[in-house]
Amino acid sequence: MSAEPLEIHLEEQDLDRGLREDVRVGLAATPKWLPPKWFYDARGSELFEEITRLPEYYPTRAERAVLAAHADEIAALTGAKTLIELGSGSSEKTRLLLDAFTRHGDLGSFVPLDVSVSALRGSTAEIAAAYPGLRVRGIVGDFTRHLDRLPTGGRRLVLFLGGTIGNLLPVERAEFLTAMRAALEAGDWLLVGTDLVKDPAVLVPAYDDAAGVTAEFNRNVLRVINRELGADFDPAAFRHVAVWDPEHEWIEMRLRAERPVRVRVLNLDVRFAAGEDLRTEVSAKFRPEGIGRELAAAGFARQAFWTDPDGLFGVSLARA
Ligand code: AVJ
Repeated sequence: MSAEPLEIHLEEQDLDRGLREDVRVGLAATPKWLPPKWFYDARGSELFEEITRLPEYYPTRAERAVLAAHADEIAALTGAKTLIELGSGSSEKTRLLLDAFTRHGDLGSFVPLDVSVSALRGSTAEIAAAYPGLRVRGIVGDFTRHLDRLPTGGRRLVLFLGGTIGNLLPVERAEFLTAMRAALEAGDWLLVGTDLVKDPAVLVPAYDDAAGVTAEFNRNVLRVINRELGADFDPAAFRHVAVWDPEHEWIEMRLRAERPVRVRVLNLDVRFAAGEDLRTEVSAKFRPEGIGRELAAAGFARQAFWTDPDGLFGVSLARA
């Protein structure tokens, strides 16, 4: 397969600076935290793909069911010329839309954006091979920072799938949606996937699977910090924890120190008491009207909201 052009906006040194900054701030804070984007090195991206196939992890299958049922409608309604995907990962579900656009419209280009170079290399090569005639241009970037670098002109449809919007905190989410609206022209479209509030007995196992894949994915962030910043985290000293926060309606993933832990990272001497948590991810769950309100507050008009037959996952189609 030929290598598709990757536009590198997030230079390696830029990425490195971001990680340093997040580690400095997050590990000095009380409680300690790290943003979830640092999970996704090559190994982390692979582990995430494995998560999407776990019996407990329903969001990927549920969202795929929504896209399979409504892809033709989305292609017809939007008439997009350019399809942009934020946090694209493997772009596996995106093929349902690309197939629909092949049947209907005259989509000219596909522009996936992701922080993971490895995921992007794989997805751009595979999609370019599968859809001859489609221009494919991957952008290595951070969707909270690089929305001004998206292609302009022609009717655009931006995909933000997988419930990744739930990994932003409420304030960050509002900022993101406002910046997204500012980056679009009136008449462009946004398709956003949101996992829905449901019984914690279903939610929690999705983030704490029996095979322990999510636990490995969670601990992977420590390996990333060890490798990139020369830290000396012992991943085995941390236990994976997934908790449902009923007040905020989000799942938190944490790494809990099983004994007192001391870590040297950058010029910091970081200490964990036995039982102390490091928060590594928030995954917010939504109510149908809530995400509609958030879209409206940012200047989007929701034109459609679909769920899978079991009502697990919601997809909103909104117009700028
Ligand atoms: C990146 C939003 C799809 O929050 O469900 C999966 C990441 N974390 N298992 C999510 C994740 C733990 C995931 N998304």
